[in-house]
Amino acid sequence: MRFFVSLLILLEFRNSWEGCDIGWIRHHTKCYMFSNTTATWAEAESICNAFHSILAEPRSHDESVFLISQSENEVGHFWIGISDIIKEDRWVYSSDLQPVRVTDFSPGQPNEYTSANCVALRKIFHGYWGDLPCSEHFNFICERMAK
Ligand SMILES: [Ca+2]
Repeated sequence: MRFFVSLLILLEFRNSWEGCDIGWIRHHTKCYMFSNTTATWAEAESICNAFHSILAEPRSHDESVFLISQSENEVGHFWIGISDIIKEDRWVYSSDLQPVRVTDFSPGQPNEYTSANCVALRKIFHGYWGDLPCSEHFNFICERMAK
């Protein structure tokens, strides 16, 4: 019995990275990469695509909270794949243009109307979201499915 408990604990630990390439962090079915470099929102999407991934799109409260807490361990602000570029205050995921299922804007955000149409996890908001001009250079989070 004790052996099986140990085995389960070991398997659980292995799941924290198994199925993801080096430099990517696993959470449930996805792998995430927190970039060390900065880019505009559109450049960030292109870079993620170059690595067979997309800008992170939190689809649940659990996933959003994971990204927020991870970003707290990193330096910088992080673009994610949510914008209201197409229609003001209609926040959609980049990959399928569906309305966001979860919003974790910091209190008072979004507040810049048409001058800020992209979402970043902001250090000053402890990782919660702010709306920012898409042309700003920030770090970014890519996601892809775990193998
Ligand atoms: Ca806007």
